[in-house]
Amino acid sequence: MAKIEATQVSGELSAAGLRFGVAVSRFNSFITERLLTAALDALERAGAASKDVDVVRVPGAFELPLTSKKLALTGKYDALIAIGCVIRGETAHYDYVCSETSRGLQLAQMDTGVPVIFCVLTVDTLEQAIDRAGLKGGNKGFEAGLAAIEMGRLWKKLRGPGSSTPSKKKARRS
Ligand code: INI
Repeated sequence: MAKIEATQVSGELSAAGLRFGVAVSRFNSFITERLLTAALDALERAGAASKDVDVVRVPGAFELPLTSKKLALTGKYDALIAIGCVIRGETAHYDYVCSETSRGLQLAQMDTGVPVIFCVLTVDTLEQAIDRAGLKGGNKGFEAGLAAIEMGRLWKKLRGPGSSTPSKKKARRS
């Protein structure tokens, strides 16, 4: 059996000094506002300051990826949270919104290197959404808040002390 003692790296659940951006969809706001409240509660309880948290509202889940990417590119944030709720309807619209929103949010974090937490409920019924926004299924917003803190803290560690944003390479002269 291996006896190696590997270095363990993880992000602590301490939000003090971290900066967060939260993009929230107004579509199904009955649900998304509950997710937002819980996400902010998680950030506050872990020590985040009001001045370090910005909330941006967008029309629907489909607008979350571009908005998250824009926020990430400002270089202001250690982690972002994208909050939405897509409820299945009669047509294929649901499938397009879900797939493009999840794909776009993944691209936003991969393209920018800023963690984007996926807090988009994709459910068949309003009842399922309510369960996940504070009832039987807990509150996915609170979980998203914790994930943002963990990733923000981890990113700071992986970048090394003192550097808040990845440094840009200087253009080489020929
Ligand atoms: N947006 C949502 O956030 N949830 C939904 O359930 C939804 N449905 O069902 O249509 C939805 N549609 C709007 C979409 O996200 C865009 O805002 C719209 O298409 C404009 O680009």
